[in-house]
Amino acid sequence: MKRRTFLAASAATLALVSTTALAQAPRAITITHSSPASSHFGLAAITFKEVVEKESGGRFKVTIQRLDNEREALESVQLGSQEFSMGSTGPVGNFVPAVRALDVPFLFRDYAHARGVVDGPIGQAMLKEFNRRNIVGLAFLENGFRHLTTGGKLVEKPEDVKGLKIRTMENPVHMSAWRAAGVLPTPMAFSELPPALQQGTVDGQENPIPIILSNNFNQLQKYLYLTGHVYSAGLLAGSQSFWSTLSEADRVIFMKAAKAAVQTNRDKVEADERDGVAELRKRGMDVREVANRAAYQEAMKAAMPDFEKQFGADLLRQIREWK
Ligand code: EAX
Repeated sequence: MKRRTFLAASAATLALVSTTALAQAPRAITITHSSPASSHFGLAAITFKEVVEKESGGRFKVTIQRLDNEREALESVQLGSQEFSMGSTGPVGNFVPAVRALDVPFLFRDYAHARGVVDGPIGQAMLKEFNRRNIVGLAFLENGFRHLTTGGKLVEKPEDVKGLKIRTMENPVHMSAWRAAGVLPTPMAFSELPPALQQGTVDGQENPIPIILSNNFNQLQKYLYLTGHVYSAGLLAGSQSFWSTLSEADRVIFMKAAKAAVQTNRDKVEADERDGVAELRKRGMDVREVANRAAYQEAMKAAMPDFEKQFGADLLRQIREWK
């Protein structure tokens, strides 16, 4: 081949390669979640990524990032600077107040009850509300039933929590329930919790087994009390501005990925519920069964009339009586 022909041929090949590359350049999207990659949120994010990338034939490339400030994550989704987020419902009520009804303590009997409600008409209506906030509520995830933990101070009965400083989520429902029990609720983002426990700024905190386990709170807290005082849902949120650029077929792919992520999330919550307490004991945590959970319910009761006013006694009854 003459030199000039060779150059022309190479240029043509290069041009071809780069247009093909351009046509196939995957669209980069980001999903954030709180807690480590091995947690019920982290694993769910991996499933989400796998399904999106596979089903789209690689047209989307999903980057997973950990972001423990869940309010910031939701704000970024709302602004469109990140495409998806996964987290607890802690800060979600700031965007859609109606979702706070799910945070009312002692509302759900067990996981089947909670899942039935969030997957059913009540939960689905809540998800639709996000559209008005520039957020797509793709699905309810699950964080788990929350339990109290403390550092040095031993809590043997609900009266013992009186005067304790307990970190709560930045969620007014959680705060008023604990205030009713005589606690000094100290709200902060999840990202601020480990240093607060380390420095003893608070006497304790409350979170589900999957969170305590994956974040090694056994290293920061001595006691775990199985209070199960409230079911903590999670949310898989998408950015409306991103969503509006998707074809109907691609939306189906993302919804499929969301469903699969929910399954992974629930499977991991179940595994943690099954093995977590034994594992935490093995790590040295003093885990206390709570024989009289009703006493905690009683202690938080003074907050109920206000919850009924906020969310409607009817709705709370419907949720409670779901079968
Ligand atoms: O999403 O803030 C909390 O305590 C949440 O349960 C945690 O971030 C998991």
